[in-house]
Amino acid sequence: QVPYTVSSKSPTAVAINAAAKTGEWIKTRLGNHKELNTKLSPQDLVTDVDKGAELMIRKLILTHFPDHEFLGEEGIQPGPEASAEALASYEDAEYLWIVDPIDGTTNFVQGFPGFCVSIALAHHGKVIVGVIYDPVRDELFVAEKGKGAYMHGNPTRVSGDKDLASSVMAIGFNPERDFALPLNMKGIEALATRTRSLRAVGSAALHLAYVAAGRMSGYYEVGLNSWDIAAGTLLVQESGGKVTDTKGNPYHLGVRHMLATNGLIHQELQQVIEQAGATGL
Ligand code: 2AM
Ligand code: CA
Ligand code: CA
Ligand code: CA
Repeated sequence: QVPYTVSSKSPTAVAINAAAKTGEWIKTRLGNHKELNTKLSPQDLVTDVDKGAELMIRKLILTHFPDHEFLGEEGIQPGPEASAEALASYEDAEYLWIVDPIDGTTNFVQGFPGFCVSIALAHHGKVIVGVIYDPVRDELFVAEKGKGAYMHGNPTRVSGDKDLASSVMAIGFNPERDFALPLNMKGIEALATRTRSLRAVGSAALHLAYVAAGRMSGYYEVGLNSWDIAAGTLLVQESGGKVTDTKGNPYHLGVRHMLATNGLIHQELQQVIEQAGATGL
């Protein structure tokens, strides 16, 4: 059982405490962020709360693990090139924390539920801890490599849906208009007629947590970043599901175009995305 606030100094305990504490603070700032800026496009938002939350998490983690590396969304320049460069610069890191302080900033800004803190720890490039905390719904998801995944201490398990026709799937409207959005629209069009229904919560990390918890059976999106999905992929895997790139190759930290499923619908999903010309690869 994973307790809520943990006194141990294990990386998992430190990640849980950082996510819970920062999430609570983010919730107190809901509806009263001070700065609202755009990054590369008018759809790409950032607030003082995103930046403050990242600094808080960084401090809470590095106090315990001063020799670990830290990659956070708000600590680097926006855009896929800068993300890839940052990730490559940590290639040789023994321990690397990968953090999205608010995944779902648009929802946060609108006062709409559907945002979370996402914290992952990678050891030599493999994710070993994943923590996702949704402060509005007070849902805490925790995964440890080889030890399972939990929501508030209860094991999570992917759904048993055997085909797309009986599956509710997550999709995303990635705001990057030149490359990602047209591909996602193609994939969404193909999936809309083949699935039971589609949902776009607006947070990649929550989509993965929901696949892990069996609330949805799969997730497809092109144009993601390591901090959106690192924690969530471990949740899905440790809940019995499967995560690959859109071609079906195994997940690694550099994957930006992803499929995450209960395992049972993975091949069917991959074929539909492939046939739709929506892999981005
Ligand atoms: P964010 O809220 O941390 O920015 C919504 O479809 C998902 O897309 C969220 O996980 C959101 O993360 C992410 N997102 C927002 N802007 C993006 C961008 N310019 N490129 C890639 N992903 C983005
Ligand atoms: Ca962002
Ligand atoms: Ca994000
Ligand atoms: Ca973010």
